[in-house]
Amino acid sequence: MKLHIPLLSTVLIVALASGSDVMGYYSGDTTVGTAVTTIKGTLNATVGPGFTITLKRTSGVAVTSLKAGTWRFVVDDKSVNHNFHLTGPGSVNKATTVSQIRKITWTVTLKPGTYTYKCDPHATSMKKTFKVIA
Ligand SMILES: [Cu+2]
Repeated sequence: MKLHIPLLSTVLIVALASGSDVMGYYSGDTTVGTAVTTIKGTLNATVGPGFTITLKRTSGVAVTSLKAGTWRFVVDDKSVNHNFHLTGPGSVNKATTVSQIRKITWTVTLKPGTYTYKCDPHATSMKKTFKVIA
């Protein structure tokens, strides 16, 4: 039980620093023995309805650099003409379906390197990257 107090403090500090709701961190934590996975934060991904694709922090600031670890991606695919497709290190390859309007949450573990998010049918113009640092 003594271990839980410092762990909880760390989670709270991370939650407050990122400005996200604290409850989300508790629901995202899984404890099995001594293994603890902490969700670093929530990111909002959107594509459509126009020719726009974005990835933002909950503060509204566009993501350009993230700390390595496990992040929650809330993906809002607002168009039947576009999709949101995330690829990068660690064999990350997650995508929504072009023909569907859908909101879905992904839990993704990011490793150091460069990740790309794009709309597959319009990958020339609707394509961005962000860096993940250790
Ligand atoms: Cu598109």
